[in-house]
Amino acid sequence: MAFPVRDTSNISIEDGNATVRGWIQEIRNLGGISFIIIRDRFGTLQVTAPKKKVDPELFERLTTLPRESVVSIGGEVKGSNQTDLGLELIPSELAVHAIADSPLPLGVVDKVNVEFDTRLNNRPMDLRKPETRAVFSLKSLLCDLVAEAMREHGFVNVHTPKMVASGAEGGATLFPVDYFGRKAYLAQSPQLYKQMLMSTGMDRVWEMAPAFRAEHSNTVRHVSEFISFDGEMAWIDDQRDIMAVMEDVMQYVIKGIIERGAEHLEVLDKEVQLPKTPYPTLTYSECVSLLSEKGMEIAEGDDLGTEGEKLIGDIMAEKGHDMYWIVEYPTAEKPFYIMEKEGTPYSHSFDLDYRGQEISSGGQREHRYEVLVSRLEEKGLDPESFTPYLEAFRYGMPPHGGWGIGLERLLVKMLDLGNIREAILFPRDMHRLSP
Ligand code: AMO
Repeated sequence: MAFPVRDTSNISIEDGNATVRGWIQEIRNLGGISFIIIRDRFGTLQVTAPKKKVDPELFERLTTLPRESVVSIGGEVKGSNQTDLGLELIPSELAVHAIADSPLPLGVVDKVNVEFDTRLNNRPMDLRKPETRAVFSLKSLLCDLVAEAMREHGFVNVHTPKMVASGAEGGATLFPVDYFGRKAYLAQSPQLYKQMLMSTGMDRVWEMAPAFRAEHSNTVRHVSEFISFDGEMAWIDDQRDIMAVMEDVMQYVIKGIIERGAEHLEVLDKEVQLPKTPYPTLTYSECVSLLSEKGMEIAEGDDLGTEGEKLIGDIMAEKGHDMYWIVEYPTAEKPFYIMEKEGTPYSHSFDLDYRGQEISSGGQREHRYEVLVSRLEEKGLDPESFTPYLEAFRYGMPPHGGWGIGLERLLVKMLDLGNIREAILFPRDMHRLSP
């Protein structure tokens, strides 16, 4: 990890004088001279205070401030061959905006390893570290890139409700909400709404919004609130039309991260590889056989599981593929809205896996009203509670399909971070509701 060499665009320099505002990162008192490192969003700047040349009162106030206090310092800018920036500031004015309490709950520059929980408990302080912040600069860039790619593909950005009357992704992970005395839930996904929009002539929609899952599993890839990047498109022949769009979008965003995120990647000391195209496709059944060859027995019809996914990731990595599709999962494993592959126990579904982890799932939807109603019944769901959704299918629904990508899972895989919580400012999980 390296502190970025700052740019100087936010230091206003007039006639060799400048003011810099920021946090006091470090003070080194060497008797006759003190060095004060000021940090702002752009990086750091050294303030050099020779005792003889600086007003004694200012010198005393400045050099006794606790670390992380917030100041504005004005003074003369001088060239220096002692600093990375080639500049230093000789102070003549000081305004103290806030004195930091001590001890700090967490050091910003200390090299000591801190428990991840301590970091999350003190997240605002943790976010003062450039390497923590860099992840979120990249997440912001990722969102920009997604918007650009989706616009390019003719998708309309929509916003669907996050308080809903019925869930789409199974009852086990629903968060109930008291909605004026009625039972409501936090949306697990925009699934029902994005599909309803396909009946309107809004042929291609996308959304990036929070999704809520009452996940009872405490893992490095599950949280109870994540950002779901969803797409839905009409007039498809089958799921391959969706996969083609997704592949384009993924390549665009990863390339964008590599090219436009270079300065943040450098802070993180990370290199991102552009996956090879076309992304290869494995069927679910092929995965079961491949796993069996490696000694992992999975009954046809069962979930591949985290370990199975990882092993498939290893097999694909040997062939030089970071990103690949797993298609045609058993219908029994998939939600009611996924279309069955006629006459087979399999479905028109896909997962997109990135180095051994599912980052997205999707597929062609069942758009035929009667079939959809029987699919709900087969899954033990009451079609009555899906009436508003089903209504959209009764009066003319085109063939359609789409995907949901876990934005943080994508980022975590891209940056090779160890835990999804690294990619969420204030993560929510079974044990964490604050900060
Ligand atoms: P699914 O339930 O597979 O599909 O979710 C889609 C993607 O969302 C991410 N994800 C999660 N990320 C973090 N924490 C969680 N608890 C979590 N749960 C899911 C994953 C996953 O691949 N409606 C369908 C998508 C569709 O068919 O369009 C859906 O939600 O990256």
